[in-house]
Amino acid sequence: MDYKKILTIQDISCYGQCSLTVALPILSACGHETCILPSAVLSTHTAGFSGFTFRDLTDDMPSIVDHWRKENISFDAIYTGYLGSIKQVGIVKDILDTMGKENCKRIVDPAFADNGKLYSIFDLDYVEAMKTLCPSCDIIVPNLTEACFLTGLEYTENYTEEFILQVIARLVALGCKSVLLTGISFDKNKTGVLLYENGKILRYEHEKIAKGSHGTGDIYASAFVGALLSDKDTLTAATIACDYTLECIKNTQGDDSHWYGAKFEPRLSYLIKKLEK
Ligand code: PXL
Repeated sequence: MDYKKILTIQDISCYGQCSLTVALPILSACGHETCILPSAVLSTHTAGFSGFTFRDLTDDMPSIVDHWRKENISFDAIYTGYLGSIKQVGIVKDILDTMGKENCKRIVDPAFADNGKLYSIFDLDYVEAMKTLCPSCDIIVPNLTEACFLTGLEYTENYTEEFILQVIARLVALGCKSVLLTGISFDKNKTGVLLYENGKILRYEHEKIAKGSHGTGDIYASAFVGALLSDKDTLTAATIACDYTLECIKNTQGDDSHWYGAKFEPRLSYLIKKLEK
């Protein structure tokens, strides 16, 4: 396997085990050089903490990227997550369009909503802006809430297979080439992912733990990118990321003091072993 150079663009939540504090260790553990472009710096994530600080780094981005261009820096993969402003989405689109090496894999995790609701700093104008990233990525990794906001369909937990196919069709109409929809299962006792790739639908389901953990979307997307860049095919990478995320949730279960994140670090060895197979 070649040594790969990944750029990930998402926030630094100083406390709370999400975004860059999850992506960096996971991608490094997968054996990849990981470069960062922080979108914002927050004291904590925004789900469950109140009074968090938020420094938007939009204005720093153009000069960072200009410097990289002068240094002829480019990437094998560009993976985006939680962004800081609508203006930033335009900057990120330009990075996706221009900073990749040949065959660069461009992965967008919309990271703006969950459980039927937008995260606190985002609004419908932000959702509109995020739609513009669809044609600029190779694969989008939304949860069902994000997919519904992007496609204008009403979010429901009681979905049918037909509804999910409609969600996928509308994402494709927005310009998405492949879709990895997370948190989907047609069996109430299970969860899983649904992959649309090359006109085919593939699925992976696994056991569902009643109480999930915060930050698992970021753990999932990071492990998926790490596995994909380790030359796994998309469904295998999606499956490995599911199994690893489940391990992290199990490792956190029963510790109510750890409500704000998942204890993913002690299970990195599990992820590494899966990649070696
Ligand atoms: O896990 C997604 C995420 C990332 N970054 C920040 C968040 C959240 C989810 O709430 O608040 C700052």
